[in-house]
Amino acid sequence: MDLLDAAGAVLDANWTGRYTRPSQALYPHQWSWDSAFIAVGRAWYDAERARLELETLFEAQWATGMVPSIVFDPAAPADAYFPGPDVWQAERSPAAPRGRATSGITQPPMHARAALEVHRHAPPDQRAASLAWLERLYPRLVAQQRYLATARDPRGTGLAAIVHPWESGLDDSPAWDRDFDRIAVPPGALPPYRRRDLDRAPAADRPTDADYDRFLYLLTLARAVDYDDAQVVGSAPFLIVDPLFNAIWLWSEHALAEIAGLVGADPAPHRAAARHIHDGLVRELWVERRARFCAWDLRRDQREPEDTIVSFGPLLDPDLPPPIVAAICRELESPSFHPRRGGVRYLVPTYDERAADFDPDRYWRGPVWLNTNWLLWHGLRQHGRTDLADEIVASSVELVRRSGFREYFDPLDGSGHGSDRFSWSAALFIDMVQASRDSAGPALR
Ligand code: 9WN
Repeated sequence: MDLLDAAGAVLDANWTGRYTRPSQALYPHQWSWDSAFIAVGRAWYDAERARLELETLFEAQWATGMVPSIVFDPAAPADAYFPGPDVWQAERSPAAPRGRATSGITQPPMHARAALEVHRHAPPDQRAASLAWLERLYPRLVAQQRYLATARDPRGTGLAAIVHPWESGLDDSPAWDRDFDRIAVPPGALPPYRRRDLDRAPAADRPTDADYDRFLYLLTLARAVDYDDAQVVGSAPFLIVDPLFNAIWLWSEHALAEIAGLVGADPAPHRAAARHIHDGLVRELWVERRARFCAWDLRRDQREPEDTIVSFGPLLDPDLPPPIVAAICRELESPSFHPRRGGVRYLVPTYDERAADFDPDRYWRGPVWLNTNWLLWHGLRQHGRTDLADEIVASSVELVRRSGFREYFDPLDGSGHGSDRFSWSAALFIDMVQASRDSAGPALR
């Protein structure tokens, strides 16, 4: 079977009838930003399912506009994933959707960008259906973006804060170690629990038990105030402004401007909103002396020095000043992220390979992920660095060829880690390969 067919087969095997599971065993529910990535890839060969994927997710949108990070599948066994709906108890919030069990936090707002991509791929005989779909989705996408601008910007900087590492999608990234590690879980704060992820993936690939305790502790704090945004933002011990999350938000705002044009709405407010985020990114997160975008801990008012992949996220901003683009590219090409060993190299590690605690196999603490590669590929192409973008695609293809559609990959030897037959790896592989073929990129001719 050719690799594109194999990627489609992974997505089809993980399809539930209304959405795609990230993976059969490890993640048997609907995840928010996974669905956005999955829709982008699936749109190349099944635009109808791609549309249904996003529509299903937005059926569980909260009244506040928040799109929850997880929508639980009532058909999945209760012990399929931990923490499940009985732990989250999202129904404690009056804003949670009735009749749908969800988590009580969000994930990066990739969805307007994904919706635009899906629409662009609609085959000619589906253009009308796709436009009608976009018209239905548009107000929901607007509400999602507005939620971030209103409920998550406590300092009025134009940037959104996350209240849990799971909201970043890069859960245990070293980018916020200093903030996260200092959170002390009071003795007795957590009832005994059993991690289900360790039944399905090696412990060395997953977050540590101490991190899991903190993840759960933050969950219980948000749950204790019934997920009321003002209270969570006002009191969460973890309150981080992440450059990647905000760059995705900005990128989606530009996509919304294009969608507005298509559905007969006014694009101007979306361009203004994107500008506002751009100003915040450059003013608050760009740290000149480090020549890097840094995560900002609002509780301690510190910009974090760790050199991780989140620093490159702002490449998604089309208006990023050229000197900043050049500085990011220099770092991306430095030995920290672009190792050349005996001619073999796998791009792009999620953490500085020269850092003392770089871990090639543990979750977001070093491995290559195809979604971060895909985001950088877009950002680099938009700023004219097709050379680097092509290298990233070539490396992604090589990793899949070598190890399959794994959740993440060791940048040193290319071995696969985490879940197998992972949906966004398959979906974004399809997108990168097809788009590169269309533009006759050197990586795939
Ligand atoms: C917690 C589903 C999700 C991704 C995240 C990834 C991982 C969950 C977990 O899996 O997080 O949300 O249980 O580890 O970090 O980005 O959306 O694929």
